Amino acid sequence: MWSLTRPFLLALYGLLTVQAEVTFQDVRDNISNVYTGQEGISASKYFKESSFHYHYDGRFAEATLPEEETLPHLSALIQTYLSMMADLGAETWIMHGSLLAWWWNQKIFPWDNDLDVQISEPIIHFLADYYNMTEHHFDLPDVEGGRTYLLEINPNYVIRSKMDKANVIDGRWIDTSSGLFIDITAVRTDDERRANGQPGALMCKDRHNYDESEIFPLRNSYFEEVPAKIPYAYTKLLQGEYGAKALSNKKYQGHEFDEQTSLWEKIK
Ligand SMILES: *[C@@H]1O[C@H](CO)[C@@H](O)[C@H](O)[C@H]1NC(C)=O
Ligand SMILES: CC(=O)N[C@H]1CO[C@H](CO)[C@@H](O)[C@@H]1O
Repeated sequence: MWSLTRPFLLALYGLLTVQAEVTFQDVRDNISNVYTGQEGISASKYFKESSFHYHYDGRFAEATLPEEETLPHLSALIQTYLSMMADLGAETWIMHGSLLAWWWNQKIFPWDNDLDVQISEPIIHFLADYYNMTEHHFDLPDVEGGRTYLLEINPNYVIRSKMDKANVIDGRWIDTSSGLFIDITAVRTDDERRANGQPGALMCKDRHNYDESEIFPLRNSYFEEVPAKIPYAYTKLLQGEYGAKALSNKKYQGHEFDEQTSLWEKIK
């Protein structure tokens, strides 16, 4: 496993190449797009997972990575995603299992095989309009030739209803070398709850509900040694999703949290 040094981090930002050009034509033609969410309440599933593992994209792989290679690939996946989004000026934050892992030691859990991030509604529109299917190449230490990542946006993101159960994932950041991906979900204003007197109500199509004050203002931190944003009320959110024990239990999934090293070590 390699670790990222600070000089490399700076290099990472510089090496990002976006193969999509935004032209004036795109901007002009799309400026009047209105997203009313009137396109129906459900659609058939857009994203396909591989037959061999639900966290792999079968277009890019035929099998899972060997266990010892999974974590370095996930680490590069989140580093490149956060770097790409920072480069585009597109706000994003980590959530769910990735936020819980951040809470312990700002690192991916050694047993994890997925990552979760969120974005706001204006950002999903922005990515869909200008960066759908863009490939981003990164030179990575110890990875010959670097890796190319694909940003793919679910066209059904325009459906705002929780009834659209097959399309709760709004976007993916896919490692084209391994098929591993990050799920991106958009956090949307919850019109129904707002109409019922909750002015800060937010929701995702995956049926997670939030209040604006729980997520914003985002906090600055690090995850996997790169700058990352964290929802404001992270303790409350984590306790709500995983229970208080998830923040104190030092044994999990055959691993034990070592206070000395701040690492989850495999129990021998
Ligand atoms: C992104 O591009 C793919 C491939 O062309 C397409 O199927 C999909 O509908 C596009 N998504 C959006 C949001 O336009
Ligand atoms: C000219 C142009 O790029 N138009 C795009 C505007 O946005 C829609 C949907 O997001 C695209 O399908 C068009 O190609």
